[in-house]
Amino acid sequence: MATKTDSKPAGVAEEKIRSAGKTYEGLSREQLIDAYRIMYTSRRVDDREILLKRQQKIFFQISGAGHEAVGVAAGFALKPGYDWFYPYYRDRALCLTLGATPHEMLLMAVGAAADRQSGGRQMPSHWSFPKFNVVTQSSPTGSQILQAVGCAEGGRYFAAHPQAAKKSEGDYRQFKDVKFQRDEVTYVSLGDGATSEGEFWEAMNTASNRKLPVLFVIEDNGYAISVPVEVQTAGGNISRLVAGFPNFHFEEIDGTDPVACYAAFVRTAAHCRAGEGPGFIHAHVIRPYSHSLSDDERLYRPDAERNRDAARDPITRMQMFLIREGILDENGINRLEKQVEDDLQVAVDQALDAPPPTPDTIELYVYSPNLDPTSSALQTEPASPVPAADGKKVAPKTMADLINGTLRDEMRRDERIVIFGEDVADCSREQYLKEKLIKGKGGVFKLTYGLQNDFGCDRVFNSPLAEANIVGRAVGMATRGMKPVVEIQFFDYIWPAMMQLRDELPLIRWRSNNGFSSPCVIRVAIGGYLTGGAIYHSQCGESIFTHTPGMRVVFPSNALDAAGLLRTAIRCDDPVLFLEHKRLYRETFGRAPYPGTDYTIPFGKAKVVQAGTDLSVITYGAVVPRALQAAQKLEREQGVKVELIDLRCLNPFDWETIAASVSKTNRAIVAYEDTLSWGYGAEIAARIADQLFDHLDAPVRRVAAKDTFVAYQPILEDAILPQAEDLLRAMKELVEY
Ligand SMILES: Cc1ncc(C[n+]2csc(CCOP(=O)(O)OP(=O)(O)O)c2C)c(N)n1
Ligand SMILES: [Mg+2]
Repeated sequence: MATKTDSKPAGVAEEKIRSAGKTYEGLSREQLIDAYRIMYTSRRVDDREILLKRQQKIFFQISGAGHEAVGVAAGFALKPGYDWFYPYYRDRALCLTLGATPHEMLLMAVGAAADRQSGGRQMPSHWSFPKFNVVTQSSPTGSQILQAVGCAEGGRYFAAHPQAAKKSEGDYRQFKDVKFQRDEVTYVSLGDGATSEGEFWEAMNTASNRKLPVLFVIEDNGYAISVPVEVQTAGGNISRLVAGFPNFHFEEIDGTDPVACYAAFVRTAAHCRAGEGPGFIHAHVIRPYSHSLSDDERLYRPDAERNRDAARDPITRMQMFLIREGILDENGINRLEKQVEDDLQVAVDQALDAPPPTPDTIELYVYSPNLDPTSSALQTEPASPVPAADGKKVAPKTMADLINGTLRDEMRRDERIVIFGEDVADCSREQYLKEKLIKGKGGVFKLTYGLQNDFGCDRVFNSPLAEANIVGRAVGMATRGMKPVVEIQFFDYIWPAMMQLRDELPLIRWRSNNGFSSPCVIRVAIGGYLTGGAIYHSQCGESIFTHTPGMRVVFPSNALDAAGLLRTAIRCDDPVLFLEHKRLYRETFGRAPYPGTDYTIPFGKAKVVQAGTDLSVITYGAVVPRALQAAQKLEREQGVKVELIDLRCLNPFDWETIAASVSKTNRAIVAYEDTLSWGYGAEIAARIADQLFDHLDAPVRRVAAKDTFVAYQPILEDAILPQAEDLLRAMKELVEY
């Protein structure tokens, strides 16, 4: 192990006195004893958990064995509750160093009600300690990395805009304390295998480009379950591959040596704190206990290889180091270990006695317990438009205009809002704007036009062309209390962000037992009827997201609703997927004057577009104007009165309005633009059949797209997407049934 001594010869007594003050890369002898205590505790918690798993008293185990030295070193060099941490499941020793206790860890292993990390929802070793800024960890390898980048951006943003951190009543800010430090560091760790995830490279790219204080730690134990590092990483060494990223401080170290690791962390953290850029520590560690209790590494690693690893075990190496340096003798080590065992036994006994959570807690924290976006307090009237100076009536505005106006007014009201995404800025080369050489772009649909000009490039900026990058960073920023309102350019390209949208964003609050939340807004241009939009610019697919607990999903059909619902989305304490139909952006249908700076619409309240008595049509989005056209024609031709319901918000949705309507008309069509089978309307149809069966005089019909993608040629597109004629035909059939 690395030591720093002056090597003057000395007598025994003199040596004792001199070495008492000796430090090792700045670590005192007491700190080294402490380091060993934590490393040993970490290993023993693993051992006890393994035993408990074999006794079927806990349900899963994954160990931090072999990774203890690097974890303790990181914990010594960084500051809990000051710096931020996105650890990996092997970071038990890090968490213990930051202040977490074996008892808290064991409560998670047994899934106790008192498990503050997750309330019995997550497997053990999925760390979440709000008091230490250890942010809730999930199981997907690599999804933490972009969030760490966003977290670092959050700290930097609040340092530049400290007044934005102030508490404010009446929206999500009321429930979100912001803390930041000007020289804070965000730690993120991952395994050698996880460096193969695309999100790792996206995170490296942005951290480098923006010179962010992110400290990447690769805990390289040479394996990802059974796959060795040379299969994961070209050339077998991640340090060589990342060496070209600018602004980094790089270290490649023996991760089983806590003193060397500590020195590397101190140097790297200093680089990050000084604002020089990110850090990268590549620590070579070992994995003595197979991947998890579900894996037996003897199936793919011969004894000789495993024995080579065992010779580097950080626990035994540290023991020998302490003895060699005269810091502890064998008795001292035995006493320390005995104390750890005794304390651990108490923690195990307490955890085994801890009552489990009751089933009535399962729905707690799927959504914010503090702010109800369906509240009738959000029901407001549009402000009357200010007439033009010449007394002329104000021309109604498009959905695109009102979304742009709402974004502008909300940004003025709330300095925590930032907007980013592909092409959303007016112009990334700001000097062109300043010199008025260009007008600016502001989004491929111009929805964010002029916002960078008004609010500056700190608050409105382009992302790289990488959707996971957009959403992952937004999650990290929102965790810190910012309100990212990000844009996915086309729904068809949302899929690279799917890991973040499915496994992260909507789960942050629930899986952390309300320890963390990430209420951000994802605006997405969606839908077809574009005449030439074809396969990759026409997709819907909202049901994939309404099928995700924790995610609010909104889909307005007209300008006024878009403005009111977007404002609610921005002020909301939950993550919101805000779907904007491209075809409706500039449609004549549904234009409206700007409804004022405080116009909100509650979520989950449908709008009855026209009242009727003979048939209920339940729809949303671009099918609304088509259904209206069909309904008006049917009334003209046959006097049939259709009640047309625009859901506006898909999760939550307005069951009361649907039920009242169908109970009255006794006939229902559910219409949607997405493919028919398994679509959003299938759920509504099933509920009507289930709960309103006694009211029905006819089967529940669905009208939707054919079960194919949308084609380019307009003749094909028309045949694929539901048209007014299709709706008319279904309406006629159903009233005659
Ligand atoms: C996205 C994703 N794919 C697959 C898995 C299953 N899985 C869990 S851990 C793991 C290997 C991780 O290896 P590495 O990153 O080297 O970390 P180590 O376990 O070696 O510390 C895999 C494949 C997962 N959790 N997430
Ligand atoms: Mg590994």
